[in-house]
Amino acid sequence: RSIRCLSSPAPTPPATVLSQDDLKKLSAVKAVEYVKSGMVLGLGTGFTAALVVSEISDLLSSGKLSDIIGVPTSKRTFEQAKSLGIPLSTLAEHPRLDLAIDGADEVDPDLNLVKGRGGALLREKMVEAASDKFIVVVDETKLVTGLGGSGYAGGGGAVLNCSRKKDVRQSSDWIPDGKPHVTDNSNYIVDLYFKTPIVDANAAGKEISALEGVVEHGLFLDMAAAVIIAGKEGINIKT
Ligand code: ABF
Repeated sequence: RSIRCLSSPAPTPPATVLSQDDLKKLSAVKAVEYVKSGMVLGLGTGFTAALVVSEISDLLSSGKLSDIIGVPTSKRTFEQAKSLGIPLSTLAEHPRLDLAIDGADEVDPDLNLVKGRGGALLREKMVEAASDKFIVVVDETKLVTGLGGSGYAGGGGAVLNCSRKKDVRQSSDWIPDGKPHVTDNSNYIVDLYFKTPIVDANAAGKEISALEGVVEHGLFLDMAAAVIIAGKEGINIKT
């Protein structure tokens, strides 16, 4: 009886399916390439921004970065950065920053943004407007053809910080306690939903700002210098 060795075909490796969180991580790692030693950095808020903060901390620990000062955009980010030992400061002490990196809820083709789902839009806008360069980190699901039309749960439109209690955001992704969400600056948030994308975001921003009690809105217009988009096909940087 002869014995034959049959060679079986090499098993096909399972296709790597990147989750949305994996894509956010790719985007965060890419953004940190823009960080140089000695910079004063605006530290954003949200899942992707938290990945940026922890990446910066890793580079500081390994000695690849040094002399970084972070200006956090929320109490949450302050706590995270502090726990990782990143030296921190404030806008009062550093009114100009070299670079800010943050996430977004929507990005349109002109790099205008909707932000605020994380409830930190007031400090985010202040810090990012004070930065020489503002880089946005997102996965491809955040791309829209027009702002305000994505129907993104909890932030599908502009978001207002409001010092008067109108139809305020109840609870949040971050603090799901069922109570009106109170921001770091002791304001409420009003989520706006649009049936169709906003046609003139500049006009909408001005109109919202003019409303009594509004402190800030979540339309971030002409602020982003670059958007790093992580998608299934790889990283795309739009400037
Ligand atoms: C912050 O985090 C917010 O302005 C925005 O609402 C949110 C984006 O979160 P994620 O990075 O988790 O998508 O940047």
